[in-house]
Order: sequence, then C-alpha cells, then structure tokens
Amino acid sequence: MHIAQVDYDGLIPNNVALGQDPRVKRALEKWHPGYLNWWNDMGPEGFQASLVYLRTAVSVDPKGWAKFDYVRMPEYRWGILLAPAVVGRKIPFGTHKGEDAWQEVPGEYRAMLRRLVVIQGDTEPASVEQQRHLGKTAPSLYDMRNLFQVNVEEGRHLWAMVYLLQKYFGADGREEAEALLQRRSGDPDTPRMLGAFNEKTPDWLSFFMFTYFTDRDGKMQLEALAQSGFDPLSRTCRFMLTEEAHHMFVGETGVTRIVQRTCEAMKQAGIDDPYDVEAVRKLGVIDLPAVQKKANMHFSLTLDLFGSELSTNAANAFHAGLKGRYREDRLKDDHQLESGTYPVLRLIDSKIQNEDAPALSALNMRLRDDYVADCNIGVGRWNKVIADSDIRFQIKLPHVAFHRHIGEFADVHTDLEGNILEEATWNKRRGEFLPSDSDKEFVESLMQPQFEPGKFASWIAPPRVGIDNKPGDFEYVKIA
Ligand code: BYC
Repeated sequence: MHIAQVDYDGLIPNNVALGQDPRVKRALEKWHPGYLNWWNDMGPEGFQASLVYLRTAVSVDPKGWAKFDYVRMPEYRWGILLAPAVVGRKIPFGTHKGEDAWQEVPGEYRAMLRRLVVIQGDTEPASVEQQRHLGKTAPSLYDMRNLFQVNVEEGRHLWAMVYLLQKYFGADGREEAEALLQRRSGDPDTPRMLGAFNEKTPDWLSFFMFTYFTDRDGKMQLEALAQSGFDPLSRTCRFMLTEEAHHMFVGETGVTRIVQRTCEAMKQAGIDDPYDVEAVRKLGVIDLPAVQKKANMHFSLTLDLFGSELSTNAANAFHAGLKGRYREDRLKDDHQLESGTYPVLRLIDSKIQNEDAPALSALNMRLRDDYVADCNIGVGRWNKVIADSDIRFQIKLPHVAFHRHIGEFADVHTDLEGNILEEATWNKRRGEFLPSDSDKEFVESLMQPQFEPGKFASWIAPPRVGIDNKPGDFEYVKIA
C-alpha cells in the first residue's frame, strides 16, 4: 500500500498497515467501543443523529487529502494517518543530533516521551467536552458544521496519540489510552491535565477565541513535536497540522465576522463611539470592548499552556531530541543550545524585566514568543476591518504577565500593559479587563439558534465563501 493511500476497508481507516499488525489492531479495536461511548456521552449534544457535511481525510497527499460528504458524527471514519516517512531522516537537534531518527521508543527517554504524548492526547477530547453544548446555539448551519468539523478532527487527534501509546508503549500505553477516556474537562475529581482545558466555552465568541488562541497553541506544540527525533511522533504531528489549520481559520474568520457585523451595525445606526456599549448592544451586536475582554481572557489562559518560562522539562526534552523548537529545521544555529542564551521576561525585585537565561532552559519562553508573534497576525486583520469602517478602536493583545496562573507571573496581578497592581485594585478593576457578569449575560442573551439554511444570527456576518465552495443557502447540517 502506498503511504498516501488510506486503507478504508477495516473498522479503523489507516495508512500504517494495521492489517499486518494484529497486536495493535486488536488493542485499538478493544479501545474503539469505549471511544464511541465517550463520543456519545461527551461529544456534541443533541446532534448525534444529524447528517453533517464533513470532510474526512482519505489520503495524506497534500494535494487532495480530504473528501466532503454528509455523515452522522458517530459514524465518522476516525483513522490513523501518518505523514509520509522522509527517507534517511536524522534526529534534527539535541545531543543525538545527526543520528538516525528513532523508529522505536528510545528506552532511556521512554517516560518523558510518554508524558508528552499523553499531555498532547489529553487536550483533544478535552476541547470536544468543552464545546459539547454549543451546537444548540449555533448562529447558522455553516457555523454549526464548522464546530462539528473541529470536534470530529479533535477526536481523530485523540486516535493519533492513542495509536502511538498502543503501538509503542505496551501495557502502560494501554492504561494511558484508557485514562484519556476517563478524565473529564472541569471535573473536580478527574480533570483534564492542563488548566485551559478545564475552563468553560460558554458561548460562540468564546468558541472562536478558543479556536483562534488555544488551537494556535496546538499548532505551536505540534510544530515542536513534529521536529521530534522519534519519527512516528513527528509523522503523526505533521499530518495533524494539516487539519489544525482549518480550526484556526474557524477562529480567525469567526471573530472577523463578529467584528464586521458590529462595525456595520454601528455605522448604520450612526454610532461612532465604540465605548457607547449600551447603544451598541441595543443593535443586537457584540460591542468591541466585549470582544477585547474575551481576547484578553483566552490569550492569557492559553499563555499558561506554554509552561514556565524557565523549565528543566523543556530543556530535557530538547536535549534528548524529543521536542524541538518552532520550525527547528528552518533555524540556523547548532541545534544543541548547550552554550547560548535567550532573553526571558522575569519578575525580579517585583519588577518585570528581561534577563538572559541559558537557551536550553528558556525553550518554553521561546515557543511562547513565536506564538505571540503568530497571534498578532490575525489580530491585525481584525483591526483592519475596524479601521476600514472608520471606527477608532484597536484590539490589542494584553501584556504576557496579565492574568497568569503558571510561571513567573502567577503570583502577581497586572493591568493590560503589565503594570503590577495591588490585590484590591485588581479586584476593583477586573471587570475592565476580563468579561464581567453583565458582559457574559449580554453575550449569552444573543446566543439564539439560527438553523435556517443561509440565515445568520444578528451578531455575525455571513462568511465570504462557503465550505467546499457551496452556495450561501447550502444545508450544511440536516438536523434530525
Ligand atoms: N496547566 O516545566 P514546566 C492542543 C505543569 S494544545 C497545568 O513549566 P513544561 C489543542 C507541568 O505539566 C497543545 N499544569 O512545564 C488545542 C509540570 O508538571 P509535572 C497540547 C501545567 O513541562 C486546542 C509542571 O507544571 N500539547 O493541541 O516545560 C484544541 C512544571 O511545568 C501547565 C502540548 O502541550 C498548565 N497550563 O511545559 C485541541 C505538548 N503548564 O510534570 C488541542 C506537550 C505546566 O512537574 N506538552 N504544567 O507534574 C508539553 O510540551 C509540556 O508538558 C507543556 C508544559 C508545554 C504543557
């Protein structure tokens, strides 16, 4: 079988010759019913019997890897897909740089590698759980379909990590695969592993911010893992990145369409002042300050996902050749970082300042810096929509020290510019920076479903083009 082709005949579509690997095939077939139970319990609520116009990966060929068709989500063909192997691939960084990439787990790094795979795997079902109620308030069938597309692909990404656990980690891999189905986002006893994945996604503005900011952490982490010297992980992540792009597209365009609709409504009503929140809200659109506050929230929660600025875990994973930097293969240095330094923002004598730190220890900070730069690109596009409407408002990412729970700034409060605030001032001003109860209530009040083909809720503009070039009134979801 050619690697670009996917075997669709069996229960589990794959391009890893599962048919010739009875041990792993059996293990996955055993895991499958538990997965379906989890999907039925924790996946999109109320739409499991509906026909959804979804894309399914049928190949890993970059030109034409997906096909679109109506599918009921529980019947989606979740599969195991690895990007094609690079012949003669070498470990690209760390102490083993230049050695042949590992095709099996290197014994000395087994625990570290398993931890990375498990953490990556844990985020995927978590996001599905966080988003499971949103279908009921979808602002259009187009948006509902995009939500479900994101959800089924996160499900596939769980499969991707579970395949690695089942194939390469024996009995403890099987246990971890089971545990991935047991933890639950936000559960006080069995929460998901990382902070942001235990938060609520209560409305569609949050969903778009999550897919813009948090899925982008997914992109950065997958890019770093795609560099791995453990070749099966690298190939798995490379293919996951193909799907991930759509998730960020959903987020970026979702926020763009909200901002566009708000600006249009303000212009029509002759409102110039974006801070006249009461007047703007009467138009049935989301005021720009509320959009800013949601961005502050999701950006800061996502920064926590990069771990501490200085981290021995990150240094060890790089040194071992397991997790690289963002686009390691395009960087021009020794790829070992034993001697270099990197500027790290730290809290020193109660002041936020840069300090040069050993480059190996500063890898989380470096990935976070790359992330912030990437985030700013889409924010610039949102601002262009606002500027084109002649409204004087700019969405800005807050300072990286703002509203943090992990790392250097976990113990201080700051304003959006990074000025340190006393506890009492923070408590008083919190509602200026983050969604207040009344902001939340207002956004929630707008979340009325719009399920008529081609129609959109009052607070969001239609997309410029349909999915798979379908016309505006295409019935993306046939609700059962
Ligand atoms: N919450 O050395 P430190 C995605 C723990 S998103 C709770 O500073 P490290 C997706 C940490 O585990 C991408 N705990 O951190 C997006 C450690 O605990 P232990 C997911 C946290 O290890 C949307 C201790 O604090 N993939 O794909 O250098 C939808 C000290 O940690 C948090 C990955 O993250 C937190 N936020 O970096 C769907 C890639 N942060 O071990 C999917 C794999 C840290 O001492 N993961 N801790 O008990 C990693 O590379 C790293 O584990 C992290 C943390 C970057 C997450």
